[in-house]
Amino acid sequence: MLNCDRLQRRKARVNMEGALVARDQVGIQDFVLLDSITSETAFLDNLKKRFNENLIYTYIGTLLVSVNPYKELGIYTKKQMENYMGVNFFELPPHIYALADNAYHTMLTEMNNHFILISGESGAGKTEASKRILQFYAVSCPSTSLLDRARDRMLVSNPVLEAFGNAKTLKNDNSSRFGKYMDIQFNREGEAVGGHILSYLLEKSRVVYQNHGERNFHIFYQLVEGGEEETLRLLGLERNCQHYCYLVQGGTLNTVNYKNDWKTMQKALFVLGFSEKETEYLFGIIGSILHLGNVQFEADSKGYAHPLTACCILLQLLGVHVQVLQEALTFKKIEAKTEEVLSPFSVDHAIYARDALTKALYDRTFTWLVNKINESLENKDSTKKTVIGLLDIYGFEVFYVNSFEQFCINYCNEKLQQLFIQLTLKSEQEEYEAEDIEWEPVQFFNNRIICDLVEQRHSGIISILDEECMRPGEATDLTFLERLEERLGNHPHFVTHRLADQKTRKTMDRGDFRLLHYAGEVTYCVVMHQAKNSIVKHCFPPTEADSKKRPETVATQFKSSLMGLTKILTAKEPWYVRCLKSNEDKQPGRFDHVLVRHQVKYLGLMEHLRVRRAGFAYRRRYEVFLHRYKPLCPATWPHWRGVPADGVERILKHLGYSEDEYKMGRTKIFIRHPRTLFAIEDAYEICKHELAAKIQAKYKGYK
Ligand code: AD9
Ligand code: MG
Repeated sequence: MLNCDRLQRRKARVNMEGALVARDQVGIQDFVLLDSITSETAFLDNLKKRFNENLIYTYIGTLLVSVNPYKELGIYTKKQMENYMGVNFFELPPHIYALADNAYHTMLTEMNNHFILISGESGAGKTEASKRILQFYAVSCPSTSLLDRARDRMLVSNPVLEAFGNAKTLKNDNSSRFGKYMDIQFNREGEAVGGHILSYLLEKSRVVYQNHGERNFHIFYQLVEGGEEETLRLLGLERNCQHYCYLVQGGTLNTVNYKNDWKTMQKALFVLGFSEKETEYLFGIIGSILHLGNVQFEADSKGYAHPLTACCILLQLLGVHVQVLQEALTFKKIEAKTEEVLSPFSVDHAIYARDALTKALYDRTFTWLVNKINESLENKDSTKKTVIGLLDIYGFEVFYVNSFEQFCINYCNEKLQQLFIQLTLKSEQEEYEAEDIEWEPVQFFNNRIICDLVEQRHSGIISILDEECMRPGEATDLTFLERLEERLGNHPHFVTHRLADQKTRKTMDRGDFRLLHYAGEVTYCVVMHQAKNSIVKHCFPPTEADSKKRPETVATQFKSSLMGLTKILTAKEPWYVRCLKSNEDKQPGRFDHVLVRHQVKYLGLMEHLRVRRAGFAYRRRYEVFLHRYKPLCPATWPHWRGVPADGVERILKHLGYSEDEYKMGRTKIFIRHPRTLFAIEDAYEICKHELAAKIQAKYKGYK
């Protein structure tokens, strides 16, 4: 909340400048408030000008645009946090702290739930932004010694989840390989009292295979390079990453110093309340995965697989008998009428079974980890809480070879873009229409068509995949591709190898299909020679794929979980951070014009600006507005007996606002500029203090 001192400081500044808009010296800090920016070129020039001066943040109204500087700027200090605490959004230069602070105060004032949608492609800075927001709340929210623990736990959940869920990719050295949505819960006093994390589809195939130049999840290297001698001895591990097949799929890589990360992670597990046994169990699994990856097979004279290496420590770590593991890796169980028959695997099959086992093991461990963290963050107190949700999901990505993982990740980004469009461009314009506000519609590309292409029941790619998975034995990657071609060949955003030349003028392989996503074209590889990541194979582990029971496919599960996420988000008030990648080479301070322009385009920033510029920054139902601001006008205080809309108009007239600063809708008041609202809010704060002083004086009089 604003204290009086701060209020006075701000009033002084408002009087001096005549507006609540702080200006830093370079460029324009809010595209909405200045009239000269209408073209994309001017938009980019402004971003670049600011970026060159290390000003990475710019507003479009209350939306924050952030350009990744790939260098430390010294803008996240405690001093900076203090500067932004309780200060109006436009009073200081744009910052992620301003957005975090504004969301927080709006939540407390209105006692409702909010979420911050952080989006942008891989490497654009989403995870960094979400960490900065969490750190800001940790410092800025009031706390008690009892709550310090809850706050610390929320903070340290990050290094743990990053160790197990992030990895180096070609796009980003610390790329999130899972989607994360975190609710931070606050009590009425604004104290952060607990949290809850939802995780979305972990890229588990990475644990057994990495593309050239990429790595496995950080945790493996942290353990092997940073783990204590004793830990490694107990796990039977050598201090040499090159020794483990699962760690070198991406080729030999320069070493990174993982020692500190390992220490931080271990300390974090301790703060989160993991017991010694649990920690042991966790690293036991990580160790056993490394050993599993080194299990090789040889074929006997009939071509059946036999494990070449018998690793005692592996059995010990997994807690299974040698025969059980051997059978799991080299035999398929077939249920006949009265008995189970074991059918032996070929070497290829055995390797596939080994990798499937590893992936399932890692995936389940990750789920267990998230559940444990949630137990640790849980606040059992039943008093009313409000939340701010932070959404940090894997960004849109295109690699040389794109498989099932990229399909899911990019589909997820389509969904988020759709949500953004729904909430900002579409519903905003529809609201003006519904409220009879005069409005010139702004055209925009609606990616609904691509979401439908992927997820529509009966005719979308996921449904077709499901149907194929219902035909075990008959369906192959190629038949899946044929179905896609038959049913979607005419879709404007779907391209098969036959149509590649006509639609995108680029040829492609027989085993591929291409989607024209909102953020660019991606060619997905369905048929792979080593069958490592192919799409159909990916949907079920081999035993399940062959059995009669039909669990939901991974793609369908993912689709349902994204629908669930959309539901969670749409029930809350949105805030947006749009992260832009400055260059592809992770170079400090380099602004690649073409790359940034592409992102500005597909993220719909220009359209957003047009709607914002012509539209209204703030709207509230007449009743709500009247209820809050009625003390500001003698005619409405303490009661207004007429129609709420008339009461609102009386307040605005009394405060001296002209009619082009606001519009009266059917049910709501629309205010054009945030500065108008902030000035009203200031007047309200002063009025509240005066009222409080009066009551105090009266009370003293009675004494
Ligand atoms: V992905 O979709 O998870 O692959 P993100 O999350 O968008 O991606 P991330 O936040 O991990 O990207 O940022 C990538 C790297 O850019 C970080 O590791 C930092 O080295 C760098 N970065 C990002 N934002 C900032 C920043 N505000 N200041 C300095 C930054 N460096
Ligand atoms: Mg990330």
